[in-house]
Amino acid sequence: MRSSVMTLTLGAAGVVLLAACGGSTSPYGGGGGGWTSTATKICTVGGGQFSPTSLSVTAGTTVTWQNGDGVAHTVTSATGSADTYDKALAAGTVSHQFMNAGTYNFYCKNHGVNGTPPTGMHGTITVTP
Ligand SMILES: [Cu+2]
Repeated sequence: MRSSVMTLTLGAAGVVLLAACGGSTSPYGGGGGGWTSTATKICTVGGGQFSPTSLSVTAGTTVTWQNGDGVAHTVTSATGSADTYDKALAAGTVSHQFMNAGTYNFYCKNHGVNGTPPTGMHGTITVTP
């Protein structure tokens, strides 16, 4: 009995997380469905992907990554990126402020591979002056 109740609770939590960060069927918000991505927010979606995979912001902007699929991810700067950061994204959100113009590749250490550019679960922030 106890184990079935726990399963139900975990399932409900997963649905809430998905609703909070949109579904993989409409990653860019065109079809609605609760997607809350903004011009400065990237979500993780099912299948080990960031969405959107690229974002363009102006210098000084703080970019936020939100865990939308309930899977443990990281947001990690790739080799060659001007900024160095490594943030665990098991749940909730993490943020990083990009102060200087340039191209910043990042990846997930759990589902991507570091490189220039990285592969697998990765993305790019383009910062303009
Ligand atoms: Cu990941």
